[in-house]
Amino acid sequence: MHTLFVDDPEVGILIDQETSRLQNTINLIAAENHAPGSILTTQGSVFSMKAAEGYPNARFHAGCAHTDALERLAVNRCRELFGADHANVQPHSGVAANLSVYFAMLDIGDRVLSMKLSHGGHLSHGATASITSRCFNFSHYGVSPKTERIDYDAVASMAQERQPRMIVAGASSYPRLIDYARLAEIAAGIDAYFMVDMAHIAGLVAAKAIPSPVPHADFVTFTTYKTLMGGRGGVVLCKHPHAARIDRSVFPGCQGTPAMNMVAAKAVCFQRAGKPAFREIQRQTISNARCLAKELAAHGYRIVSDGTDNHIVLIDLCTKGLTGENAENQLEAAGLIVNRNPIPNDRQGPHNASGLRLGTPAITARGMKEAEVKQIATWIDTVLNNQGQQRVLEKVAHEIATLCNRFPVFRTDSCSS
Ligand code: DSN
Repeated sequence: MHTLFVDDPEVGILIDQETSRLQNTINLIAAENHAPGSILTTQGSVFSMKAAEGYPNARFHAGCAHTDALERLAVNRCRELFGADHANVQPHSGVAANLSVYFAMLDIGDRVLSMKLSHGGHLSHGATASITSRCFNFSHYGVSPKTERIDYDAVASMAQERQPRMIVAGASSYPRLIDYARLAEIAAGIDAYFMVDMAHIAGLVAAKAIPSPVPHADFVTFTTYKTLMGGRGGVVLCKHPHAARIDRSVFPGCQGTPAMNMVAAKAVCFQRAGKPAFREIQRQTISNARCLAKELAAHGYRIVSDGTDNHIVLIDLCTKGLTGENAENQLEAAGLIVNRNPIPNDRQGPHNASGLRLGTPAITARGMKEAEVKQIATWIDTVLNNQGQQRVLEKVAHEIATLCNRFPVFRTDSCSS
């Protein structure tokens, strides 16, 4: 940090300010987490400078002995952690991982069936704004209006009718378990590939806190920075017969040289994720989410799908007469960082949205448990019932700062055992 302040104090100050923001606010963004210092150090290591197009023992640059050893280590740890036949650890992001699978296995214009963005899916699953919708012919399934859970019978009917070449599962704001066996059966029935994007839940899966899609899917993609706590990056897992096509699609198909600093951080992340302390954090993440859903319901909020099985709690603000945008801004003013989110069949557009998506990974990484979660639910309710009342917001902000002091973001003991 010292040399950064000599080279570029402006950026140095912004890093200090962001560190302070993280320490002094409560992060409930479901897609984020607090990666430990070991991951951040690794991402800033000498591997950030290495050009290494290709794969171990088959590079287009010299000087790759340590790079090859590192990539092999990351791949082996990843395969072991998830019980996968094959892992490609080079994708720079989740979207890059998804594109690599699509372009490996599909032809331009092929039909794909995936979950609707507005019901919890992801941009890269064929949303109109994504390049994926310009390359492939996506149709979308959603959740049942009654249960707000995936309607598997409707998926089966759509699959029969549309005959897609690939079915995609996985979501960014779906609080429930996904029945991978059922979707795999539907895909097998029409001879389609089955891909699962488990970006949000990869940490929960690694810890065996929820079921894994790996035994059921031809391809599983994920990011490493969410529940997995590993800093940014993407990964593709696949069955043996697809390995060579996936590797060619990642490089040279979709990317150039891998970011070896990120591959190094992935290796560290996979090693940490095999430890008992990591598994305990993931189990507590789910317990905290269940507690948050229960507490908010007790405060009168409608919880989408009536609860949660993972790290996400999606709340419907309509019954409180609020929009997601207002709620997000008021909560941030008090130090509670959340994101507005559409709820299924939302009447608001995505910029206002009727819901809030809350996630428990980051607070759990700091060591917070049910007692703190109950307090957080009360603060959320207090802020949302007192919008614009400066004195109330300041009182809550003060109480939040006091709690944050007790739970440092960078703990030396995190996942060390
Ligand atoms: N997929 C986006 C989210 O869930 O917020 C970012 O990772």
